[in-house]
Amino acid sequence: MDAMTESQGERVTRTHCPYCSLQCGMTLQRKGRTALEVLPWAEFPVNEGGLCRKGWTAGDLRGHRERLTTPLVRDRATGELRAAGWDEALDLIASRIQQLQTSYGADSVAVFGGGGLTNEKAYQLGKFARVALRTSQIDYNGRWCMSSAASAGNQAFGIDRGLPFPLADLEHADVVVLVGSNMAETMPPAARHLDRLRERGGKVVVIDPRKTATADRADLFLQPVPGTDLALAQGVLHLLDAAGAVDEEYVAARTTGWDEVRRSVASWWPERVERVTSVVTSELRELAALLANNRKVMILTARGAEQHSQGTATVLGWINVALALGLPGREHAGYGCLTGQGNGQGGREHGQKADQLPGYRMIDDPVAREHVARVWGVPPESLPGKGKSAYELLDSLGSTESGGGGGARALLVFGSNIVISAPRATHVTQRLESLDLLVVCDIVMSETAALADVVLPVTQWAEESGTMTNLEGRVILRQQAAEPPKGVRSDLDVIAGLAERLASPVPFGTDVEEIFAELGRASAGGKADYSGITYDRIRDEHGVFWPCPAVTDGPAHPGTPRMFADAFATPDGRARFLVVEHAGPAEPTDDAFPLHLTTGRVLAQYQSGAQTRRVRALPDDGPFVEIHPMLALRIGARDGDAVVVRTRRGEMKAPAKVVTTIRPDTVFVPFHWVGANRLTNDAFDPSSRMPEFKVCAAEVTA
Ligand SMILES: Nc1nc2c(c(=O)[nH]1)N[C@H]1C(S)=C(S)[C@@H](COP(=O)(O)OP(=O)(O)OC[C@H]3O[C@@H](n4cnc5c(=O)[nH]c(N)nc54)[C@H](O)[C@@H]3O)O[C@H]1N2
Ligand SMILES: Nc1nc2c(c(=O)[nH]1)N[C@H]1C(S)=C(S)[C@@H](COP(=O)(O)OP(=O)(O)OC[C@H]3O[C@@H](n4cnc5c(=O)[nH]c(N)nc54)[C@H](O)[C@@H]3O)O[C@H]1N2
Ligand code: SF4
Ligand SMILES: [Mo]
Repeated sequence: MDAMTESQGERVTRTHCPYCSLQCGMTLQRKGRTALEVLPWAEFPVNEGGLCRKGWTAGDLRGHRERLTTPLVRDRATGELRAAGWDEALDLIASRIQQLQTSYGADSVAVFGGGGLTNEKAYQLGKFARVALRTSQIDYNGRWCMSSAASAGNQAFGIDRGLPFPLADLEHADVVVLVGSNMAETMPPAARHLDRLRERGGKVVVIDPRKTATADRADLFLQPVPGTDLALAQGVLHLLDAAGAVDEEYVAARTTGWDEVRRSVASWWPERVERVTSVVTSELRELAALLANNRKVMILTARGAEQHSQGTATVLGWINVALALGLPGREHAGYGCLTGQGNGQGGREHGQKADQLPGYRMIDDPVAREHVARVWGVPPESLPGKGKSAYELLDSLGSTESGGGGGARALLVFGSNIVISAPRATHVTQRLESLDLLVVCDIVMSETAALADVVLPVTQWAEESGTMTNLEGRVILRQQAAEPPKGVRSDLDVIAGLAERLASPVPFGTDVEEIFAELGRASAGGKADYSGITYDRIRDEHGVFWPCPAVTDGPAHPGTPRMFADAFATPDGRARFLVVEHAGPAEPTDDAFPLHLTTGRVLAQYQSGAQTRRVRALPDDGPFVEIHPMLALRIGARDGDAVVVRTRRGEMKAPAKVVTTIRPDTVFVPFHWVGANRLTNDAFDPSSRMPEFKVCAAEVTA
C-alpha cells in the first residue's frame, strides 16, 4: 500500500496515534502549511478507523503556542531558563557530563527513557548509555507500567509479549475476564471487540473496585478490596480443582509444577476468599462456573492487578488459573496483559531497561553481551552491568550530603514527566532538585522540564518516522506527515550530537531505517527477534508480529501473530506453574488511615497530562476525589465540595466526586494532575520493581 499519497494536491499520510498501546491507525491530511487533520484509516485492523477523543484531537499540539522551539539553558546568575543555540546547549551538557564522570565515575550520569519513544529511539538510547556514557544507570517509565506482567510472563512462559494473540481474537472467545482493566476508557476502540463478543452470546467479566464504564459492559462484575486480586485468583483455582475442571491432559503434556500449586490453593476455600476480598462466595462460584463451562476463555490483566507490591505474584496467580484450564496456546483463548504506553512493548525490548540489551537479552548473560557488543563494534567487557530500576534510580539521585542515596548526579530524561508520574513524587522531586545536572528533552514545558538545567525541544509523532510495537507485539510504522517547527530536533539528533561530543568510540546515526536494520541485527537470535522485519513489510502487511527472524535461504518468516500453539519459550518448552502466596498491600489500613486509596485514569487525559492538558478540545477539569455516598456522609461532604486526602507521604485537596460506583472503603484519584502521587506509596514488587500505585492507606476529610 502506498503510505504517502497525493490526493487533490493535499498530502495524506498513514500513521498511528501518538498515545496509548493500541496504536490506532489514522490518516493525517495536511491542511495549509502546518495544520494536520486527523481522518480514519479504516483498513487498519486494530481499530478499523475508530479513535478515541484523544486520537481525534492529537493534531492540536502541532503549532501549539506552548510548543518548545529552542533549547533553553538555566542562567546561573538569575536562575531562569534562557534561550540558547543547539551547539551551546549540547556543548554545555557534554562538558558537565565529562566533569562529573571524571570526578565521580561513569555511573554518576543516569538516563531515564520512556515507553512512548519509537523502537529506534529506545535502541539508540540504550546503546548511548552503555557505549557513549558507559553508565549502568538507565531505566524508563515502562517499569511503572506493565513490568509485573512482563516479569510473570518471563517466569511462566519464558517470554514477555503483552498479548500472545491479535486483539481481534477477543470477539471469538466465549468468556473474557478483565482483571483491573478499564478498557472502555483507556482503550475505547478496543471495547468494540467486547461488544461483538456479547452480541455472539459470549460473556465479559470485570474485576475492579470501581464499577467503571467497562464494568457497565460486563455480564459479571466483581468488586474486590484493592490489592486482593491474588486471593481471588487462588480462590478461583481452588474451586476449579474441586469441580474437576482442570485440563489434566494439557497440564501433564505442557506444564510443570501443578502438584505444588494445587496443594498451595487447597486452603483457599470461598469463605476465606470472601473474608480477604469481600467478594461473596456466590459470585466467586459464578466466576469459577463460567470458566469451567467454557472452552475459549481469555484472562487479561492490566494496571489494576499489576501495579502492586505483589503485582508479579498476582499475575502468576491468574496465569496458574489459565494453565489449569489449558488456555495458553488454544485458539481464541489464553492469558494476556494489556500493555499501556504507545511503545510500552517495544520500549522494553531494545535496551532501555536497566537489566536488558536489545532483543530482550539479559545484560548479565555473557553470550548476549558478546553478540550485542559485536553489533555495536565495542569490546564486550566495556559494557556496564545491570543498573537500578526506575524508582530506585530516582530515589538514589544526588550526593549523600544533599540527602540523596549517593547515586547519579546528572540525569538525562527522554519522554517522561517524572514530577507528576513517579510514586512518592514530593520526595522524587527533591531528588531531581538536588542534581548537579538535569537535562530534559520534551515537546512542551512539562513539570519535569521546568526543573531542568537544560531543556531540549524535540520533534513529535507527526514530524518523524520510526517503528512502534503495539500491545499485540505488532511492529507498526509511524510515518512523518509534516516538517517539524524550525529549531526543533529529533531525540536521535540529540543522542548523536552528545555521543560525538563525548568522543563515543562508535558514531551514532540518525537515519531511522538504518537504525532499525541495526536493531534487527542486534535482536537476531534473541527472544524479541526483529531481524526479518523491514519498513516495506510493515507497510505492506499492516504491521509484522515479532518474533520474526531473518531467513537467508527460503521464504521470509511470516511473523508470529499467535504464540504457544506448540511450545512455550522455556528451555524445556513447558509452561511453569509457580506457587504464589497472598500477602496483601504493603501498607494496610489502620485507625489513622482507614481507607484504601487507588489511582488511575480518565478517558480524556493521557498520563502526566503534559500533552493532553494542553489540547483545548479535551475537557480538563483538574483532579477529583471519587468517594462513595456513605463515606461522603461520614465526613460531611457533598458532591463538588473540596476534600482533603491524606496518606503517610502527603496530602492533596480536590473536589469530591460522590458516586455509588466505588466501594465505600475506597477512594480513587486520577494521576493526570499534580496531587495523586504526593500520596502514593513507594513500596515495590521485589521481582518487577513495580511501585504500588494502586493501593495505600489513606484518610479523607471535608
Ligand atoms: N484515557 C487514557 N487511556 C490510557 C492512558 C491514559 O493515561 N489515559 N494510559 C495508557 C497507559 S500507559 C496504560 S498503562 C493503560 C492503563 O490502562 P488501565 O489499566 O485500564 O487503567 P487504570 O485506570 O490505571 O486502571 C484500571 C482499573 O484498575 C482499577 N483498580 C484499582 N485498584 C485495583 C485493584 O487492586 N484490583 C483491580 N482488579 N482493579 C483495580 C481502577 O479502578 C481502574 O478502573 O492505559 C493506557 N491508555
Ligand atoms: N499514581 C499513579 N501514577 C502512575 C500510574 C498510575 O496508574 N497511578 N501509572 C504509571 C504508568 S502505567 C505510566 S506509563 C507512567 C507514565 O508517566 P509519564 O512517564 O510521566 O508519561 P507521559 O505523560 O506520557 O510523559 C511523557 C513525556 O514525554 C513527552 N514526549 C512525548 N513524546 C516524546 C518524544 O518522542 N520524545 C521526548 N523526548 N519526549 C516526548 C511528553 O510531552 C511528556 O512530557 O505513569 C505511572 N504513574
Ligand atoms: S485508544 Fe489509544 S491509540 Fe487509539 S486513539 Fe485513543 S489514545 Fe490513541
Ligand atoms: Mo502505562
